[in-house]
Amino acid sequence: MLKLHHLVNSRSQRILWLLEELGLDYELVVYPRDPKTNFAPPELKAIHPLGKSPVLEDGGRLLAESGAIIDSVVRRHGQGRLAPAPDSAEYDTYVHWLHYAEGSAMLPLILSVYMGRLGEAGAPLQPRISSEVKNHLGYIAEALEGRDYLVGNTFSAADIQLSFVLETAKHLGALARFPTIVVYLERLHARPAYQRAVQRSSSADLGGPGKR
Ligand SMILES: N[C@@H](CCC(=O)N[C@@H](CS)C(=O)NCC(=O)O)C(=O)O
Repeated sequence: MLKLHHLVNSRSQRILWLLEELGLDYELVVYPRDPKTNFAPPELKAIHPLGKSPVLEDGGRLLAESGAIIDSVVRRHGQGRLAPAPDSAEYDTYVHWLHYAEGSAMLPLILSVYMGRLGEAGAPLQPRISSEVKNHLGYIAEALEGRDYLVGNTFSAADIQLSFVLETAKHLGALARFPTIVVYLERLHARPAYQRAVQRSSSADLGGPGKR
C-alpha cells in the first residue's frame, strides 16, 4: 500500500495528482502548515529527517524528493504509462524535465518569494532574480511552442513535475508575458485526475497524525 505524507498547498500536490492519474490505491496523510510561519509541522520530521513534503512510503521504501518519487512510482506502478520507453531518445527529454523543475527552475522563483519578504533590503538582488525568472519561463515557453505537452507531445509525468514551477510563477504574477504557458497550465488543470487530486486534498480529514 502506498502512503503519501502530504503538506497542504505544496509540491506534494503533484504526487497526489500522479497517484490519481495512475488510478493507484493509496493512503493520504495530510499535514497543515503552521499558520504563522507557513512551515511544515514537526511531525513531518518524524517521517523523514528533512521534515519536508512530499514523502511517499511504498512497501518498505521511504521516498523523498518529488522527481525521485515520480520516477519510482512511474517505474514500479506505471505499467508503461506516463513516461516514454526507457530506451527511446524521448526518455532523455523526459528525465531532463523531471530534474530541471527542481534542479534549475525553482531556484529563482523561491528566491523571488523570499526577496519579496525582505522589502527594500532585497532590492539589489531583484533585477538578477527577475531576469533569471524570465530566462527560465522563456525557455519553458519555447519548449511548449506548437505543442500541448513537454515530451513527444504526449502527456507524461514530466508535465506533472513541471506544474508546480508554473503554479509558483503564476502566484508571483510572472506569467503575463507567457500566454503559451498560461494555456498549457489550464490544459493540465482541466485533467479529471488533477481535479480529483485537488478535491481529495481539500476535503481531507486532518484527523490522524496531521491534526493539531
Ligand atoms: N526539492 C524538494 C523540495 C521539498 C520541499 O521543500 N517541500 C516544501 C513544500 S512546497 C516543504 O515541505 N516546506 C515546508 C518547510 O520547509 O517547512 C521536492 O521537490 O520534493
